[in-house]
Amino acid sequence: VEKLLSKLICDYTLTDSHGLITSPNYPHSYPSSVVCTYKIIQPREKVVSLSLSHIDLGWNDTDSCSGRLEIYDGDDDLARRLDVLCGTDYFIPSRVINSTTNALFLKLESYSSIGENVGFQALYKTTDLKCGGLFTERNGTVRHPTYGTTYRNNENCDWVIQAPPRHTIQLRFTSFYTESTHDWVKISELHEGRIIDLITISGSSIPAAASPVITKGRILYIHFRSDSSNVYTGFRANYTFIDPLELN
Ligand SMILES: [Ca+2]
Repeated sequence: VEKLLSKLICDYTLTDSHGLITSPNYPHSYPSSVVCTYKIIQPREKVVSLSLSHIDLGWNDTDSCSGRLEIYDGDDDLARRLDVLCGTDYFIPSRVINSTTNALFLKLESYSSIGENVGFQALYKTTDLKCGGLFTERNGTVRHPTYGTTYRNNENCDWVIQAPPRHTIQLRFTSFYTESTHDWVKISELHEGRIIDLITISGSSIPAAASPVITKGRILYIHFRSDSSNVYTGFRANYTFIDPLELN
């Protein structure tokens, strides 16, 4: 006889500038078979920081976690995973968890009967993003915030371009001028769960203009770094998603 398992599924989208997130029924025991997601989505010029105030996800008979809370740096669980939490307060990271861009995704899952465990409580807030951002539109332009004049000293920016599942991304620079060696752009991608560096560019040529960067996966990272002196006009790049079905 097949045992029927009823699973509580809940999905929240949080757009307020700050708020409290808890497991279902908190501070009472949370359901024993649950999948809940919490998508914190904010305006593009914001980033999200999350501080966990209580974790109580319990243990099962075999000394492993019977529930877990995963935290992703993006708006779904295909983004880069920042943390996996289980057990009790002891396992709360001492640091605050910060998103790279304007979205953070939490996934709470429990697998078995867990008794009196109450789940978790966390507080999130948003702060201004100085540069960088998350791009999910089909195509767009990435450039440093002061493009048109020069970039600034000591910039440290991250952009994430995230295509739908099964898509890839093409990125092409239309302008590029940084201080050679000292100020640079690194392009990497998330592919099969790992971050792979594709190219690091610095100097005055438009790099790879004839052959744009094309990813294998659906998430592309652009990291820009400048040192403490000498600024130039910086960069601009256009991207577009590639739908594999349209190639056939
Ligand atoms: Ca410089």
